[in-house]
Amino acid sequence: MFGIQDAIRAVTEKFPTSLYVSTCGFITRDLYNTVDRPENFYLVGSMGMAAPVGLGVALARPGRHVVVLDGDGSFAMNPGALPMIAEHNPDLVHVVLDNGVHESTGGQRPVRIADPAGMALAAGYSAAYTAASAEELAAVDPESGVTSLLHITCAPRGAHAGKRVEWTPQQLVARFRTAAAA
Ligand SMILES: Cc1ncc(C[n+]2csc(CCOP(=O)(O)OP(=O)(O)O)c2C)c(N)n1
Repeated sequence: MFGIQDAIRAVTEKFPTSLYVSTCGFITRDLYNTVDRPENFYLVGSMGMAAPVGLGVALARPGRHVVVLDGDGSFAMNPGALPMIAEHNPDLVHVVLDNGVHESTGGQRPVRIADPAGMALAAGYSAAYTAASAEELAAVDPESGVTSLLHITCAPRGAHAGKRVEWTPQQLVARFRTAAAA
């Protein structure tokens, strides 16, 4: 099965110039350790808020493509955001990295949403895709200019994430604001 860190790397290679908003915990740490860019906005503790923050970024910067990196636990925490995002239909890919656990906090069993792609479509997203391997992810070509969800089934890390984000929240905001305005 696709390793979650490999999946994060593959997403960053697929969308190399996008603005990123990542959920808290190991997913943010993995993004930071894979490729730290001013275009990345790391939600260090705000579980469930990556997608609504991504919507805000997309509305503020309509010329930019936005990638949201969510975990399955984070996704399940805030499904009410989905119809709100769909209502605006921004140029955004909402990635759900589904390793089946709350890995950042010790591997607890999360509340499961069995079919995030189906849920996104029911909420009004323009498109939804699933991938369970590097090959399947490579074949996904999301329509540009609209909102889609990309559900990636992947294996837990089985190891610690990389180092914690060392930027302060103030530094993160300042550099992201500059990068997003470019
Ligand atoms: C509101 C809230 N509840 C709990 C936490 C603690 N917490 C941080 S990361 C995390 C697990 C996230 O799980 P998931 O989104 O599935 O990602 P994974 O850790 O598996 O990569 C939890 C419970 C938090 N930061 N905020």
